[in-house]
Amino acid sequence: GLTEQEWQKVMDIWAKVEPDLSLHGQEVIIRMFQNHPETQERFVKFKNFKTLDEMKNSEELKKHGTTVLNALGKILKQKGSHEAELAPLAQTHANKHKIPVKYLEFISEVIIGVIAEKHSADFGADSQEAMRKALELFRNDMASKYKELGFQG
Ligand code: HE5
Repeated sequence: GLTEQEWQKVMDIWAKVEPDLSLHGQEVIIRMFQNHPETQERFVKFKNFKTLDEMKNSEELKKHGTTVLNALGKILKQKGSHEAELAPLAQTHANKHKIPVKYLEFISEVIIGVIAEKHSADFGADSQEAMRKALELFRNDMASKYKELGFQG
């Protein structure tokens, strides 16, 4: 797990992300699609987007980015006691969307990269490390749930 000081670093940086959640979310989804095109294939609504402009102009993509970061924020704020928040997410991502753990790893790295770019002064090496650990915990617990659900993600 994370120490109380590490969780505090995660909370502090998330407080900088939250006022502009939808902008961060949009950026995260677009960058995930650019860096890992196979992730785009999983989205019925977005898989036919070809250009960056199409992605940037999509209100639905922006809305989805907001939804994703909103869900993730709720989980981070539980500081590891996230069973109630994680279970429905694991359920849909295993059974419905079929999202491998690898893709959760992709989005985690993208999230750290986007925050590092937008908040460099407030996201030093120790804060990045704390966020990386928090996202690792999230992924490990998603992976355990996947196993319980029989999804070899
Ligand atoms: O599952 C849901 O609610 C419990 C539906 C809305 C939702 C989706 C859908 C939410 C809250 C999340 N995702 C959250 C979330 C947090 C982690 C970091 N997701 Zn999600 N997703 C949804 C992730 C990570 C992640 C990685 C990838 C490749 N996710 C995806 C893919 C994905 C897809 C395909 C969908 C359903 C399609 C959709 O809603 O399109 C607009």
